[in-house]
Amino acid sequence: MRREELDYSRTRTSEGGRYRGTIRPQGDSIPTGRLQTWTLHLETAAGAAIDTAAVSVDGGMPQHGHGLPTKPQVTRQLGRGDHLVEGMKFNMGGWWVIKFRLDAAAGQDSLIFNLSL
Ligand SMILES: [Cu+2]
Repeated sequence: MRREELDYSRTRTSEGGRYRGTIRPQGDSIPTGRLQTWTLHLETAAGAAIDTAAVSVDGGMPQHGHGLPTKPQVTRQLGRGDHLVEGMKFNMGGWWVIKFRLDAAAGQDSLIFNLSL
C-alpha cells in the first residue's frame, strides 16, 4: 500500500471490530527524538468507555524494518476510558505504525494506527 493511501486517523476501530481507540499525543504534532506521554482512549464498539484492559504497545517503520527505539507501556488507567502511555519515542521521520494489543471484556483485539512524521 502506498503511504499516501493509508488511514492516518487518530481514532480507529480494532482489527476484529471489538473496540474503538483514540490516540492523544501531547500536542497536535508528534515530535521526533523526544520521549512523549500519550493518552489512549478505549471504547467498546458501542461507544462505552473501557477502563479495565490489558494493553501492550508495539510499533515500527514497515519500510525500514525496524521497531520502536523504546518500549512504551500503558502505566496507568486514568478513568473514563483513558489510559496513560509512557515512553513513546520516534527516532526519525517517516511512516510509523503503532499497534496496541488489547485484552478486555469483549476479548483480544488489536488497534493499529499509522503516523506520518
Ligand atoms: Cu526508520
